[in-house]
Amino acid sequence: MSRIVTIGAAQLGPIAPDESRASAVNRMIELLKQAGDRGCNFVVFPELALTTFFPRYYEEDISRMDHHFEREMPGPETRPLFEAAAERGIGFYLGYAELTPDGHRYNTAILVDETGKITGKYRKVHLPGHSEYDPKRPWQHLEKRYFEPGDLGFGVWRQHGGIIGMAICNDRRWPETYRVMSLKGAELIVLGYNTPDVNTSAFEPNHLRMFHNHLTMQANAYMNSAFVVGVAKAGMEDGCMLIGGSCIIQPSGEIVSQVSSVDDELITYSADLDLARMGKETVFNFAKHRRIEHYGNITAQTGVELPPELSEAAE
Ligand code: CDT
Repeated sequence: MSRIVTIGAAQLGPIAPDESRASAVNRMIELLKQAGDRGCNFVVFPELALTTFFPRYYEEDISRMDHHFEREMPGPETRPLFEAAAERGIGFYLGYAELTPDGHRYNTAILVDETGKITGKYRKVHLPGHSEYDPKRPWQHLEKRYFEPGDLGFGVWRQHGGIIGMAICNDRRWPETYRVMSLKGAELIVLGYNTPDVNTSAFEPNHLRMFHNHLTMQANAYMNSAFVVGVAKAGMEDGCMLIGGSCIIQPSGEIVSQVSSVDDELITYSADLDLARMGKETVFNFAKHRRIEHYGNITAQTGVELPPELSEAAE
């Protein structure tokens, strides 16, 4: 049986703070139409794809941000996206802000199959940034204020003939994200991101933002022998420049398709999921080569525990 999935990475340009859901959804439907014309059966949209990246703004009362959150999925404004995708037999990944009936807020992504049914949900685990207003920053990164850490772990789902894992933005910088999913057989790992081109917490040359974006996804694609698809919200969003660089990476770690703009743009690639098998059966055959007796501190401690000082060690 062929395991070729034609993947569309649907990058979005900036979404203005006052842009309506209907407008954002229409832009995504336009990309879905292009994806249908180009034979895609799976499309990946960005993190928080329905709104501007609102954690850059401070609100004392977090409920004043609730208009950026979805209380149901699909809801009246997002249902047209589900319908447009199902009409074309396209499954998708969508990132959005989730407000649960019992009042929890998460940075969430869902996996939808080619009939429009939600098959998987992931809530962002590695929330970057800070929780209180920081006057030193030109804009805020208040994900720790508006969201709780995800409570669903790193799941994988069987879809499109393969095993798909989901992550969100900052998760891509953490090797544990990919390894946990790969231990469940992930062959295709998809994620959306909103990454400003400036590090506002410490000086960092701007070019490193794109370098690290690709470095983390390419290295982890190779080390887990999986396809990785990273899709940005890009461009100048209310004065904050978001890097683009959306790309599709094959299990060798090489980028096989990459956007050329910081606007709405679809790139596609027909991925043969069997390519993931070679690495999983050889260099990265986990069952054969992993040495878990030496990995205990990865889950037993969070921060660094230094070895004893030299003087103490000598005693
Ligand atoms: N959205 C998101 O997770 N962005 C972060 C920015 C890091 S700076 C606080 C990222 O890892 O790209």
